[in-house]
Amino acid sequence: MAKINWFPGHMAKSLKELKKSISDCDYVIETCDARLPFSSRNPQLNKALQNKNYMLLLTKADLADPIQTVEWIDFFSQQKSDNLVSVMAINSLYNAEVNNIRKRVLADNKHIIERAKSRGRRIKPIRIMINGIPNTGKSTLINSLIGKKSAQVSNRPGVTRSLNWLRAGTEFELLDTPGILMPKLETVAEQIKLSISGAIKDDVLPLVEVACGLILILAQHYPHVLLEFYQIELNQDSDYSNWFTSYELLEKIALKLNIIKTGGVPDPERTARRLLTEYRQGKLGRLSLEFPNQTTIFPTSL
Ligand SMILES: Nc1nc2c(ncn2[C@@H]2O[C@H](COP(=O)(O)OP(=O)(O)O)[C@@H](O)[C@H]2O)c(=O)[nH]1
Ligand SMILES: [Mg+2]
Repeated sequence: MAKINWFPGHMAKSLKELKKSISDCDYVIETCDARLPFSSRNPQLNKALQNKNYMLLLTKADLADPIQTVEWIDFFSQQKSDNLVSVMAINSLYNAEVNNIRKRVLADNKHIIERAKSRGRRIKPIRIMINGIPNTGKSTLINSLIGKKSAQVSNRPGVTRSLNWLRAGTEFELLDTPGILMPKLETVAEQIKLSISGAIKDDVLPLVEVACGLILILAQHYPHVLLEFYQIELNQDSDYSNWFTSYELLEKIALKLNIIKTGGVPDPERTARRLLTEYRQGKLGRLSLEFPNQTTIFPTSL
């Protein structure tokens, strides 16, 4: 298995910072990627929230398979607990959807506003911590909520570092994740899916393997995409759950796209990059990488 070192020391530090600032918050929005809502969450986060009410927000829903997103919302809604109060999906780049989030946060915190009113106190902004692993759209969401570019947005994982509260109208104050919260990376499937989505930098895992992981998911869940975009017809009898068949498909795609090296042989690196770019830009359609009610068979080692 490829060695990924997330520095447990950093993780411990992040969780410590998180625990320190959680008492200042009324509410938490946990972001995860709608295309892989399971692997893009950090299981430690919930424990650190100390019973604060929180929303699980599936971001980048515009890139995910809408049918799967509905199923994921059902799946997590069934797990609702005292503190998981809302489960929603969003395209943060679209204002109308951000407004729905605003309304839901207000509804979830009505008790705070009403308590202040009933005691004749000034209504203070609701203090929200936005939390989630890198690249799940925290800064983008914050920018959309405050309506101007204040939070730093980047598609490089792990760019948000400093801790500062931002005002979003009179209603909210927002805090970007204190520290960097890494995803859990226990299995090859998790590592590959996080790499496909862009949550793990491209230089961490071998790009060809990452692309083969995408092909494996497409072959098992979206074979029509391989046919439609790359004219690859799958063989009913073949086993599409291993690196070997995925790599064969990658080579076929290379030949169809004429991505070849001198001598006419397929160029796997360039083909991998092309495939991943097209997937990440949504050019292959709205495709999820994880399915609440379907299994994907993945190799157990790289
Ligand atoms: N398509 C799409 N892209 C998004 C969405 N939210 C964020 N992004 C993109 O995802 C990348 C990471 O976003 P960012 O807000 O920096 O993530 P953070 O690391 O959690 O703060 C950026 O390139 C954003 O433009 C969304 O809802 N839809
Ligand atoms: Mg950020």
